[in-house]
Amino acid sequence: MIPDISLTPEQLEQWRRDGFVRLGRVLDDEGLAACRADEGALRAAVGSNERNASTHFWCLVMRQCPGVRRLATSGPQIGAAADILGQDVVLWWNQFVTKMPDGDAVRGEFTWHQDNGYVDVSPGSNLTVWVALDDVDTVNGCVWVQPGSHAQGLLPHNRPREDSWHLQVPVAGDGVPALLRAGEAVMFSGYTLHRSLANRSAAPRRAFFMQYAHADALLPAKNLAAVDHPDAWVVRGGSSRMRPA
Ligand SMILES: O=C(O)CCC(=O)C(=O)O
Repeated sequence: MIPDISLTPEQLEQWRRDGFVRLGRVLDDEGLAACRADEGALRAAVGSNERNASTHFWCLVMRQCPGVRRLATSGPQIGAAADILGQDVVLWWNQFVTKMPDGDAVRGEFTWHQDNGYVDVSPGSNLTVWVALDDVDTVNGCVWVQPGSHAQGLLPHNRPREDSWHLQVPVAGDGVPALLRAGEAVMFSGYTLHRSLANRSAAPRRAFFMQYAHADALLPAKNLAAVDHPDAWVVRGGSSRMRPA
């Protein structure tokens, strides 16, 4: 198991300035294989009407997926999250995103958005840790981030296509690609603009992300504390409001 990550002063400065930071490896080879096995089991169970999807999503998978449960509830990224959030940390969302190799530019794209544009978390100190389960680059659909965009706070999002639930913020410029090896992670703020493009490689691009928030965070649109979200897990600390993991 990789030891807890503690952000260096340079990484903390980058977090404040850019709203994202690379964490390096959060999965060793065994952990990576376990997360890939979880993803493989979910993909093998996909029904025939979903088989042609450009992207597969599996959300809130802690209970059925032991590999990602171990990562999300006791992985080294929690140390980095606690450096930002303080010592009471809740995992309130988790999700696999597998981009299939169909290269469909429209269906395969995640337009520029802030994660808080989908579910606003208050206060907005919440963060996402996005873990590559394959080497990711600009060909197979890595995540791109806009450095410094988090400083704008929550931006208005619109729906680029009526037949899609994706949201977007119009953004000029490409941002920077988060090029990662399998098992490495990038951590970004809930206000950091990010996107990903289609997978133009010959193989699926697998990723898993986790959203962490402070114990006192609220999800105003759902009239819910993050800690009371279905399948929220306490991963660090334990204030009186927190349910034990
Ligand atoms: O994994 C990806 O390609 C991007 C996912 C993403 O940005 C999201 O789900 O908010």
